[in-house]
Amino acid sequence: MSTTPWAPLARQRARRARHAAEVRDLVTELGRQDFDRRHPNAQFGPVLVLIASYLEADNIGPVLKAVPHEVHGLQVSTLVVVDGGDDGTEDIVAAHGHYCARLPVNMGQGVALRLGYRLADAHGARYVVTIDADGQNDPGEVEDLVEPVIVGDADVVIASRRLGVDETSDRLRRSGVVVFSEIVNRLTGQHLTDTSNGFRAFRIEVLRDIELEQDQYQTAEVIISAASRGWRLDERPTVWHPRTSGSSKKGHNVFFGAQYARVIARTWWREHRTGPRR
Ligand SMILES: Nc1nc2c(ncn2[C@@H]2O[C@H](COP(=O)(O)OP(=O)(O)O)[C@@H](O)[C@H]2O)c(=O)[nH]1
Ligand SMILES: [Mg+2]
Repeated sequence: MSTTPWAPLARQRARRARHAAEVRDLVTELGRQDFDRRHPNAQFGPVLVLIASYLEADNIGPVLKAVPHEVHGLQVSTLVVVDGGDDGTEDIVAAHGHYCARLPVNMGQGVALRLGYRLADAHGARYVVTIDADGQNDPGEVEDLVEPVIVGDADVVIASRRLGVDETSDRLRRSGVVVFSEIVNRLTGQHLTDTSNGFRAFRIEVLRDIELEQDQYQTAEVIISAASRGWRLDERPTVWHPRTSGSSKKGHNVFFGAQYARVIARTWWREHRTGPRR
């Protein structure tokens, strides 16, 4: 047994991490059961638009309405994972006739998306497009974003506000997008311009393969894990709109930046201590 003075602290940290993982698994399972109750015979179209939503009842309606029913001749289904909150988002989703899974408590965007990826795989989706609930992405761009994945030119496609138009006025966030893209590119050998954009298209095989553990600031984890495992990444221009209403739930820019940097470092270390996977 270790005799260093840090051993009790390390044990306490490990215990806390184990407990957090158990809570995450339990809440995710409750979300999965909620989905099964709402949709006992769910069968998604080949393309699934996946939206993680936390307290976006004021914003999500127009987003749901604008999702196309078909792209490139393939049927599109929409799944919203409602991540806790008591604003009745699930009723809005039901009124639009879309699929819904509700987590009983707020767990973070990463946890909600992971449940969505599992459901996508379990119910027949071949391509998954993640899009924000707050109106910052235009669902009309789904067709363009998913095209390289459908035709087989790429495995993951990320929307880029730097290749397109950024209609927001936050200059600090904009600088962060540039700096963090540069760091992620240096670490992964990619040439991406917007690594913190959550508007992305995936081949389902990628989502089965990559390792995801981040609860909230998950965009860099997706890219670093996918690139490290040899999947082909590409990007498409997007128009990045201001939120329809409310403010970012990711915290102040400085906090956001610190968390994002932590996720980059942690994911890179995790992917590289075990060597190449594919
Ligand atoms: N499921 C879930 N989604 C979240 C959470 N925080 C933010 N989101 C969703 O993630 C998307 C982006 O979040 P937002 O706060 O706008 O972050 P930003 O656009 O990076 O400033 C929106 O659709 C939010 O509803 C959360 O704790 N849980
Ligand atoms: Mg947003």
